Amino acid sequence: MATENYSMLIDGKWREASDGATFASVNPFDGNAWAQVPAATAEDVDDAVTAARRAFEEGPWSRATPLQRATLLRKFGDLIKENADELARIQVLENGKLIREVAGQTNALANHCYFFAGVAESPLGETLASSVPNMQVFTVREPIGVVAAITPWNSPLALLLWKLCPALAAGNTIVIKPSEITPVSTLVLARLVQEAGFPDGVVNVVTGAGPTGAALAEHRGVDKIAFTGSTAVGKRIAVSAAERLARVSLELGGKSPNIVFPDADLAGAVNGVIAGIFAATGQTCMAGSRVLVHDDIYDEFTTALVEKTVQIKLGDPLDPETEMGTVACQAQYDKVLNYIEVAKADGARLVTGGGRPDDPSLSKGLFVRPTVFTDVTNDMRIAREEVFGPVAVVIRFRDEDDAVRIANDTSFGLAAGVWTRDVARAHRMVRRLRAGSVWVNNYRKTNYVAPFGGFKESGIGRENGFHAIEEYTEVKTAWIDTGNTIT
Ligand code: TXE
Repeated sequence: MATENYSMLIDGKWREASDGATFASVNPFDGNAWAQVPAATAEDVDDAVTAARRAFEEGPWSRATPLQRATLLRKFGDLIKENADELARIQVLENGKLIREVAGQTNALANHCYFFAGVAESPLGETLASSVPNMQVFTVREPIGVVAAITPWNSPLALLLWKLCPALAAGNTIVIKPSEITPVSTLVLARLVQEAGFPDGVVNVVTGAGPTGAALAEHRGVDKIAFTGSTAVGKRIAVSAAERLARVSLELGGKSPNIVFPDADLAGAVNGVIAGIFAATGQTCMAGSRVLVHDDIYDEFTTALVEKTVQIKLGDPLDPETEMGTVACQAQYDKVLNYIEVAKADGARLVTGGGRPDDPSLSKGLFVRPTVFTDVTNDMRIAREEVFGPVAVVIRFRDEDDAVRIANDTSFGLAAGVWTRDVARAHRMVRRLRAGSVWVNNYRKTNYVAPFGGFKESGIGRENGFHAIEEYTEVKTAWIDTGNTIT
């Protein structure tokens, strides 16, 4: 298979790295290095930030009317729809996620563009009833300036659009640094940015590994950093941003509880637990990786969970029949296998999975069998640290208070699931769980209208919905002495 070559987008031009260096994107299903992309230098990052700064300061973009911004966002959405199949296929080649999941997710990204086109045209200020005589007091929301979007590999385009759409709707300019594992999909998306007609310098993409991200995050020309990735890197970004008080939004890891009460529809709960942890091969920040099961149904539920788990069909992620794909890259694969050993050493009981599948047709791929551990206690490392792989741990609880205590006993707070038929309990649990999203009798749902983000070490800020626009705007208060008494 021939290698495909891609360039970066800086100030409306397609460019190589200033020193000509490149790196490969490797397909985790067959190990093929199918694409080469530029490894941006600090000089390239500086060029991209300078272009974004100029486009912001001089540009037409920050002064464009809401209708102009909305029109381009709608056109961009239309182009994403037209090219959704190709954008989905590339993401599968990059990270081994299932085409049947990525196809729908990519097509739906157009709706993000349409929603934020509407937000660009919505009233975002307020008229205030101040107690000071003669004053007309009102607020306006203005763009922050140059945004750096640093994105991960698990849902490269969705997690980018969550940042790009509100940033553009508010009138910011942006420099994007996609993950080194999945750079190509973002570069192909950038072609659509060009085709839609965004002015030069409004959207720039630099490709490279962690040091490229660090050069971008630490650049003094960047006013706001929007990051999705590991908690460790997120904390580092927050520290460096604090030195110049750059704005930061962080969407980080999780160890989310998925809690099954005895009054739940057990078949539905088993399916929800399976989807919660094994979708995307467990590589989602919101994975329901701690399965909390009530004492009374523990054995029945665990048996049903394992029966379903062993039936999950591993295979080519581009085959629509496949139910679970690969882990995205070698480093992540090694991390998952290491955690399986840690869990065993800590006394968790491995009931299914635990390593590579035997099937020789899968031998080239980074496959890990869907894995379930029981007899897990919440103090074990496997219950406290994010694995980001297809590993469910089942923890027993006695009653509702016990479930809440265990669920909240974590440094994370991204999401939680609750399975119950008791409406009163459902409402109580929503209030008692310390997490940014709580799903009752469903799991892993997101939508462009619904704010998403974390409590505690799962992050800062919210993406999606009207809340997202707050992350990309400054509030300005105007005081106008009218010379008249206004009541
Ligand atoms: O993350 P990194 P990795 C978690 C998950 C996973 C672990 C490691 O547990 O196993 O993180 O994954 C860029 N300054 N999540 O190594 O390193 C990097 O190039 C600025 C959860 O991929 O955080 C990439 O673009 N940027 C998660 C992005 O940060 C830096 C999604 C994320 O990479 C940088 C992914 C630096 N010093 C991983 N170092 C989620 N919340 O969904 C790296 N980067």
